[in-house]
Amino acid sequence: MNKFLSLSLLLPFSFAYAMDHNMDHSMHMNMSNMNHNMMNNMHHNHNTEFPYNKNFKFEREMLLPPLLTGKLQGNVRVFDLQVQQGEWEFIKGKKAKTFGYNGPILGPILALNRGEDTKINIKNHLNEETTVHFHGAIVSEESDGVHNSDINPNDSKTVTFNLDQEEATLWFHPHPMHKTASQVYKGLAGLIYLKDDKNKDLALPNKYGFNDFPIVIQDKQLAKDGSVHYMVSHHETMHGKTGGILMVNGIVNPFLNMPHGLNRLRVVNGSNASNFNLNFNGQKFYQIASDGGYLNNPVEMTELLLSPGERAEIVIDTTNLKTQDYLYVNGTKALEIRKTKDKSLSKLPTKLADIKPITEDLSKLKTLDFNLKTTHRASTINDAVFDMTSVEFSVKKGEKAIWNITNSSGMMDMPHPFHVHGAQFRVLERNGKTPPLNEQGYKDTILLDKGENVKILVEYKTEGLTVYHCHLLEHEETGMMGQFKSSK
Ligand SMILES: [Cu+2]
Repeated sequence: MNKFLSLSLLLPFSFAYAMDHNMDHSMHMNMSNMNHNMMNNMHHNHNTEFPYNKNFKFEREMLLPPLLTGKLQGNVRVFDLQVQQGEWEFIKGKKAKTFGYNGPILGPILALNRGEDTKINIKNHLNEETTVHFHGAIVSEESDGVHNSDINPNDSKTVTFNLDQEEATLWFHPHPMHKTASQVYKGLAGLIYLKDDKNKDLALPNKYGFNDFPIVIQDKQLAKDGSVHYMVSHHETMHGKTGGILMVNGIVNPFLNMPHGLNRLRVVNGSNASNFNLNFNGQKFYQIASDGGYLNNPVEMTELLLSPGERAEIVIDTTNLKTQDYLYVNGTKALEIRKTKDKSLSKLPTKLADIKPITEDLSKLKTLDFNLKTTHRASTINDAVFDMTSVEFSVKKGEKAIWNITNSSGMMDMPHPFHVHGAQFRVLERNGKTPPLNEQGYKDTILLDKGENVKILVEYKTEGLTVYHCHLLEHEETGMMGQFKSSK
């Protein structure tokens, strides 16, 4: 009797668990070469839903942040970033107190050039300390915006770097201890468009605001008066802060005019904790770039899963869309696409990059194990919570290693988007198989669902203390982070 009782009580959970597990297994066995997003589409459980968006019309045009080219001082390209408070209407007519770079919400796009000396003057106008972390940028400790780099209220800091990495869409956001999640949630996030001269003849949509658009997708919980507050329950520290209201570039249900033909969307999952499954109601589109640059060839897909911190550049041909159509996120209309009479490009290049296959002898490399786990008590890596005084391992600059990462959250069933600072890595294996095509380029953040294992090849090109962590920001803040030291 006892046994029967406990079994029936457990049934709903064990059923869901078993079903999920079996799907995982069969999908991964048979579809190793398909897109990861297709497999992940089976994981319904942590694709946040957005029941409130249907209450709002598509009546405001999508925000286009200013695209800044900076000022040339000698050979140095200089930018000014003001970290400030402001007021912003996520919902039309309802003001929220927000944070932004150079404005009330999000931030400008910094147009940088590969190999150019870059200087960023940061002034903190908030009433709390902040840092600016350049996510995806291969920079050393002094410029990374994490270690001992707090900028106090009313203080300034100047950061310099010179990026030698592939053309890509990177982004920047705060990274101070215990305040990352709240500051991102209140609005701080900007983009970097890194350009490389070698790609100047690549015929991709590149007219900013015409056929080339930044798309920062986030979800927030808004109060009835439209205001945003960052408070987390115990449940949310484990599962992450998700919202219920979806927004694109800080606006709930915006519309966007697009010409006929090819349009490029540089999508950033800027949420604290939500995975976003993107689609155009079954219409095919192409992923042309992952976190760290172009894929060798456009990858055709009908859906794409992006976890917090991940970016993807996608190209959609609006010829196949209706005059008024939508970008859907987790089944919700997120962005209304209105086709104009203008014309964009019609043909996508077939060759985008020349990323070489990994040929080195992996057996000669050191393997480091990272075991990610969320329990009711904490989020840990190798059973330890982040400790600023502890350096988990040391490496030599220029050395490569295999990082063997496992999500063993078990019954908690939490996804973990794993992010490495100051590096662009290659994915060697996902669950023992060749990674899907859209994970064969450069990445800095990679999603591991429950039970998944990923092996990545990391080369340390930077120096100093660096961190790796789960980009589900509530996990990061409750301990799922570690640090290592890279030296000459
Ligand atoms: Cu996590």
